[in-house]
Amino acid sequence: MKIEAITLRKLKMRLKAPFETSFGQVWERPVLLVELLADGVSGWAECTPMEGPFYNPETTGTAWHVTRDFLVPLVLGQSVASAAEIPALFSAIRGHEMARAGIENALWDAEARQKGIPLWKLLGGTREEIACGVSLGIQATPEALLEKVGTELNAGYQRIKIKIKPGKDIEYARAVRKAHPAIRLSVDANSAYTLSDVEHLRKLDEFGLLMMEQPLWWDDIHAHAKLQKEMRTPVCLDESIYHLRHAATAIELDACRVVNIKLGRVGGHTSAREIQAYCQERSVPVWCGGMLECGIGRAHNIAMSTLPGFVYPGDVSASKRYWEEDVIEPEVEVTPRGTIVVPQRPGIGYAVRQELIERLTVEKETWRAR
Ligand code: OSB
Ligand code: MG
Repeated sequence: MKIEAITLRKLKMRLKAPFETSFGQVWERPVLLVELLADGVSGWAECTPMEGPFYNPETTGTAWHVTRDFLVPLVLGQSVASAAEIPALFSAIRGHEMARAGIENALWDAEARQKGIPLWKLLGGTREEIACGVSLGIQATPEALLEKVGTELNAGYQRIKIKIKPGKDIEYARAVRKAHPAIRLSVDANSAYTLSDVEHLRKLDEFGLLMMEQPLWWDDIHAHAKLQKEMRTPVCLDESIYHLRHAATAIELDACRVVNIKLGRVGGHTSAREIQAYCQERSVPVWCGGMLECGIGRAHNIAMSTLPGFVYPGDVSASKRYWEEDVIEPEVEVTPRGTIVVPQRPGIGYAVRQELIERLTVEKETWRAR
């Protein structure tokens, strides 16, 4: 496949409601989309940084800069047999996983379309229906949270994850567990605690949580190993895992017993597949995390979630939970059993709504091979 052109665009999109984590509140969600033309076939992907460097070091601005000035020159005009060869072309680039994932994943879609098969089959997926969970932002009161939990359970979602931070943690988890003794429940702290909070975090052990996600520093695997020794609740790492070696380090140190895989954070489908295969061999469960994606990112998350190591429900939910109008057709829908039926059409399996995308675009740049 010859890479003939790459278009990067920024869409102005706004979530239906603000989403609050320990690092702040988002409502405006600038969405970056990559369209890549290979042998005359277009592939699409989403590049997933937040607007500012508060989840990971990347931003929409750094992704644009690195894509234009460093990644595009490495791949434009190049010929590859598979999208799996892209990481080798990017080997000189340090960090900027989300920027790299945008280009690599767009080529995965183009490759699957050229072969006339769904992306999930090209990746080696083995399930035709994936289990879904939701991530609920921090709410003003435990009562407000309970109401949201009720709505999502009624919709069928199989796992509830609540965001926590100091002062909005134990009582929130206690309220949800008391109202719903048997549900799969987890918490996500997005690095809001330190090792001096061990005694406090241990209080979560009584709620039988599926996991506690990224309680400590985003860049410190060793600290999580110290915490895991003191807690029964399995620690799950999100922010700390950028690639296979991080996952291997974390598992060898028993810093986590579950891994959250986000396609952008780990640099694309090739790296995500490596991490899931490694974890599967060691019986460490993985699941698909989300970055408040529009339908294009969601479609890639669905394809990835069909791989055999993805044993827990992911943060892969219906388009309508976040968007008035999504950029794919049909939108991502969740069945009353809390699953998504994986699409069978070639590529990401959803049609891209070009006209709507054009209308939402506020910045666009195209690079063509000569
Ligand atoms: O930690 O998983 C996270 C959103 C933005 C940044 C970090 C996280 C999240 C989510 C969103 O939890 C989950 C979703 O996309 O549904
Ligand atoms: Mg997380």
